[in-house]
Amino acid sequence: PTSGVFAAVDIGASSGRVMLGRVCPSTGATLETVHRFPNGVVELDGGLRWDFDALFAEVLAGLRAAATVAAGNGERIQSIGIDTWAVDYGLVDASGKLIAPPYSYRDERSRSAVARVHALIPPEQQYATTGLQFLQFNTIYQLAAEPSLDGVQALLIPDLIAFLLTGQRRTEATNASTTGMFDAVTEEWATEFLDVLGLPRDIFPPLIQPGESYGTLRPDIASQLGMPSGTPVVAVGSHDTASAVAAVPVEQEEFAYISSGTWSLVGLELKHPVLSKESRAANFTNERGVDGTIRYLRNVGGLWLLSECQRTWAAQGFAQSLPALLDAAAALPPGGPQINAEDPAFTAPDNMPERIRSAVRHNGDVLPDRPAAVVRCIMDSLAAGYARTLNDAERLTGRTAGVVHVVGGGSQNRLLCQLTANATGRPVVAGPVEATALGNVLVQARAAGVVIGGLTELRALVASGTELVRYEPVEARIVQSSSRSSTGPH
Ligand code: LFR
Repeated sequence: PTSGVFAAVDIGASSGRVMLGRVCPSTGATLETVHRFPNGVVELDGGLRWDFDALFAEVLAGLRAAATVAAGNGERIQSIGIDTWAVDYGLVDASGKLIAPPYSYRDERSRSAVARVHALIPPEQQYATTGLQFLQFNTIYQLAAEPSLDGVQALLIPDLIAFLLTGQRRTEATNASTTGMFDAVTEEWATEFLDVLGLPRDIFPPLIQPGESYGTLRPDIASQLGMPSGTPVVAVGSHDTASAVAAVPVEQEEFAYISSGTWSLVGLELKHPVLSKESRAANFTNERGVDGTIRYLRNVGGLWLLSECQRTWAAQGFAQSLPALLDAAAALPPGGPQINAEDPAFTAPDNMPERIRSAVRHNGDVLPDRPAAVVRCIMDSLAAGYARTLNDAERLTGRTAGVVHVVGGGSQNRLLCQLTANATGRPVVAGPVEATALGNVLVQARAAGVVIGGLTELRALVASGTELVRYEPVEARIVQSSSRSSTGPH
């Protein structure tokens, strides 16, 4: 085939979308949004959870819209791919019923299980096997906090959606690598961990690799969607970050990336995991990427800090548009107070401006009680966190990155991109904003035989179809006052 049309379901922690991706090997890949919907954690049954029934209804609505748009153009959707945030899962019983709405990784319950898990599997041993960074919400701690796992299987969120669409149970490998129970070297489940924790060996369904098919749509679902029942659901990098990194428009070999959305995932792409003591001490993760690559990165805070502030301010009756807020923040001088954007103190929802101010106070500094000052503090702190993380990644891998690619929502934030260039001292290439959906679509296109090649070829298609914006590291370029520039980022 010379070109193809694919449906991408891409759900992040704060919004989801269904897109039609058109891929042509000679002109590149383009996306059309057919459905968008909000997402967020909800308080339900005494915990922070995802309203999965609502999410799945949006997925169906989006796929129906995709089928309608495609039919209107005389096109046929060749396959469907699904990616979401990582780590979280739904428990499904033998009959296929989801027994409760899935918990969100922002729920605190997993914290109580950390010590118990570490008593059975010391953190050094976990790291040597999985290469996964410590986050208190890793699946391993969440599962250890479950009161009972009798007769159920854990399906990671994208796999859960694929199961409901196809009836087939699988665990996609890039997302499996975020569970804390995936062996980074053998690339199989770390069954010794399952055994020690008393988890059934089949707590997760068998692995599936990006590019393989879960199966075709269930007939009842196909007719609901107005799609042929032979339509396959193809595994992509179902961990959103894996799909995003697959679509980084790389032009030179040595690059760093920042997948910038709710979180900022900052790191390098490697061929082999780095499982050293030093790497563990710096809490770098070796998550699996598309084509067996390693995403060597750390989770730095992200636009969650900003969106949570906006939520608080809106509730207090203060509504300023994001562009206006960012302009006001950009007009402030550099060298203002910072927080540690990697601090788990910011993971849970609720009154973010106050938590940020109190973190600044704790550092012996003062943050003015004005939204612009808080926003500037977030941006400075993120940029500084990116620079620190990039330097650590280079030190631990012995590599150097000549350019920093920023993809995802944050690539549209000019203030953040410029501050990142300044703080890292390297050019930032920003875009595409929808890298995740593009990565999703391109892996499907390759599975369908529409594109041939490895990540290099897929990435070239992204680069040719996207307008990229380049930011050079210039101190004080977007600031109006240079009075405090001596303490500014550099
Ligand atoms: C980004 C992301 C990160 C993961 C976090 C929680 O959307 O998938 O990679 O650490 O969400 O799942």
